[in-house]
Amino acid sequence: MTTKPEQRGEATWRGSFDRSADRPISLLVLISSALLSYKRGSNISSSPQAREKQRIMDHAADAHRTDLMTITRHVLNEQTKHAESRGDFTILLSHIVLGCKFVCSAVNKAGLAKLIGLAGETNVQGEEQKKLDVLSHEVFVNALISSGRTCILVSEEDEEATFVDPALRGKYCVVFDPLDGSSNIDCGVSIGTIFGIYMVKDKNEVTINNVLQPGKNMLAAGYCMYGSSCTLVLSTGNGVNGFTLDPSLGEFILTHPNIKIPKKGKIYSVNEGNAKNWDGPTAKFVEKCKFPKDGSSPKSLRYIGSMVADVHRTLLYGGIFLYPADKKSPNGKLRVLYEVFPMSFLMEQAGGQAFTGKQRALDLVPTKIHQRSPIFLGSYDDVEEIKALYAAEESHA
Ligand code: FDP
Repeated sequence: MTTKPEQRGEATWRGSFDRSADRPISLLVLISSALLSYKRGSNISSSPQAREKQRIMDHAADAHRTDLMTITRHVLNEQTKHAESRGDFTILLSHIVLGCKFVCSAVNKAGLAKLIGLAGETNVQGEEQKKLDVLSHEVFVNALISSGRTCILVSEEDEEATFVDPALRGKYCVVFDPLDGSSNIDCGVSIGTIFGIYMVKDKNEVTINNVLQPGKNMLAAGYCMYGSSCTLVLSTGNGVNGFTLDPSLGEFILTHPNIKIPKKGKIYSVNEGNAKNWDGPTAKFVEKCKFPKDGSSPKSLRYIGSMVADVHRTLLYGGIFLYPADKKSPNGKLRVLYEVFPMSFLMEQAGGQAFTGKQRALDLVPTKIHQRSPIFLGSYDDVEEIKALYAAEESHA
């Protein structure tokens, strides 16, 4: 008979995740098991009986390690909720996960392998491509095509959409930014991959219109952040879950179950260097963050300049991330399909909001694959405030 860790008197931490069938064992448990084994190991006993007892105990700790909620197990669990599912989506996600692991490994080795540097080409936005951008793009295109489950791919690094060869075609369209925040590569600051998944409307008539759908039609979205740890945050439309790559296992383990963004935050995140060109509502909002008139404390400013990292912090700590329109960039900077939509999808799934300055971000219908949009996303109450400022401006117009 197996006993639960708590029955054996071992420390457990399960966060707010409490599904009776599948409870994750957190990294903390792994670390405490490891520390326990280390302590046991350092207290070497000379008696053979004591050593044998020690050996059995260490195996028990190892057996414990195998009861992990890996991302594959999580997605398979989700799949069982859809009787009609044939596992195609699970296969697609496993290929995305593979791409993330590959890019994570390349990012970690970048300084050593001299991968950093300009590839000598410019991308659609006229930005110089880094070698890692090129590599990440190729990794994801290969991983997605070889899944046999995709039909259209849109990457930030490719001006044109990729239409998968009919022989390898599946029913999903994937939009992605293979390496977002690339200006942060050279200084080792967190960067990431962002992705969104649509279902093709008609597999026999595959046109670009399949990816020019509003964000609310996405089936799933997520990002992988290559930072102090490698974290993959995913929503398949049923809440948001975060997984951390355990490098010793090569597996993403559920470490942030059922992420909910705080209703109101204490942080705002924006490139204030653009302030002189902001519109009225954005300027008023940031002024309110710094000099609140209702007696509340000013908000803190945090801005990394990598969307994945700024959004990840916003999701976990609450607050608002904004990349507004300004006089120089009337449509903002961030791209609708593979930046604004996936992040807005995650925010809504976590209980927050995402607004473009005119409408709910996920209601936007893009007309071009590399279209940009202003974006305000984060805690519900904070986004309500910016919405009220735009509504007030509209009513005075
Ligand atoms: P980057 O240009 O470094 O690739 O859209 C890309 C992005 O980074 C986002 O990740 C980030 O949020 C934003 O641009 C930063 O833009 P600014 O440098 O204008 O603040």
